[in-house]
Amino acid sequence: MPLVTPFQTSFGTETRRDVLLLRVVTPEAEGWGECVAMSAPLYSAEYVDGAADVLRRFLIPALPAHADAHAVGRALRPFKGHRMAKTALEAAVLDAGLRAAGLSLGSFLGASADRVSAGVSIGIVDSIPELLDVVAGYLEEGYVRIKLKIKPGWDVAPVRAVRERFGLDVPLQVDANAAYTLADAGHLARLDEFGLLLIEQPLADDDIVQHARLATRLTTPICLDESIESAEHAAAAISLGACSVVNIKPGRVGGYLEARRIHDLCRAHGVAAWCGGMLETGIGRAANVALAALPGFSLPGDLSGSRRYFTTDITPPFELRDGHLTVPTGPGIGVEPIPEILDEVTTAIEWIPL
Ligand code: SMG
Ligand code: MG
Repeated sequence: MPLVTPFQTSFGTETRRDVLLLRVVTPEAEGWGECVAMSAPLYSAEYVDGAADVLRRFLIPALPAHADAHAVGRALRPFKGHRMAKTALEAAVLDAGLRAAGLSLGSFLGASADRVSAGVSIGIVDSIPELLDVVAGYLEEGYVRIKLKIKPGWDVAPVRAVRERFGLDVPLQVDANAAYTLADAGHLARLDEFGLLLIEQPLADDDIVQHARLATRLTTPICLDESIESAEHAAAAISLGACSVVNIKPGRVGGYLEARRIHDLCRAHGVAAWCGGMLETGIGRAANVALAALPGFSLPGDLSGSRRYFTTDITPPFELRDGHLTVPTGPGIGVEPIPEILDEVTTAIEWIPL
């Protein structure tokens, strides 16, 4: 699915999403799950063809008959890694089970809100005037928080320009996708004067200890994304002082149940949390919006309207209302692909009987 605009991060540029969707069919109901792995292993080790392979060869065959989402987790635990693939499978099984039970994902997870505030993540662009136009457009649409992707050479100047043009009141944060090292601490401290909500994943994925060192050098709160692949990682990072905010992405941590565990942990420790995004279609977005409605999601997520990503989404589009997205209330994730639209973008289908 082509993106409406190329999305550049410190590790590369996405111009389309090659989406792997899982559809689980049981005698009672059907369920959908989206795999958020990108085409290439640049955000993390996973990539979409690898996810399809591990699902086909290992994960799906390991499922017990009549598995619920908890049983899926137990069955998949022996297989290391591949959390995005596992999440898609868990989500699809969970969706089918909840549809059969007539319960929404939000109610199942413990959502306490009927809408969630919408943030937008803005990629690296060619010039500061172009960036200011993009930010202005999103603020006009009602986004309540702006996130700027940064990398060495595109950090202090764009942040300063956005602050100068839009003022200190706009909730603003940055995401480096692991582009810096601890040697850059002095440079990153130059961001302190701009009153950012947080700096996301400044250092490498496996540098949790270094993030704790960096935290002593910055007043900008550190948020971890790539470093946190489980509740155990989150607990370690919090107790080391490596972050004071956590980006919770179900795909990165192996599922919605693990995402909820991290939410509970953050809440118990008074650590701020928000729901991350991976350029999802309406399928993954619906589930993320339900998750983000839990009470511990204290900051706006990377949850934007469908048209920020795709001209035509495969589900009825999510739309901003007064800076918020509405939590679906129907059974399961509450949305389904529109068959004709799904057909148009489908490049391959594979059925795997259990
Ligand atoms: O879904 O709105 C979205 C994108 C949010 O910036 C976003 N995601 O590191 O947080 C992140 C990135 C990962 C995806 S980059 C292709
Ligand atoms: Mg990130």
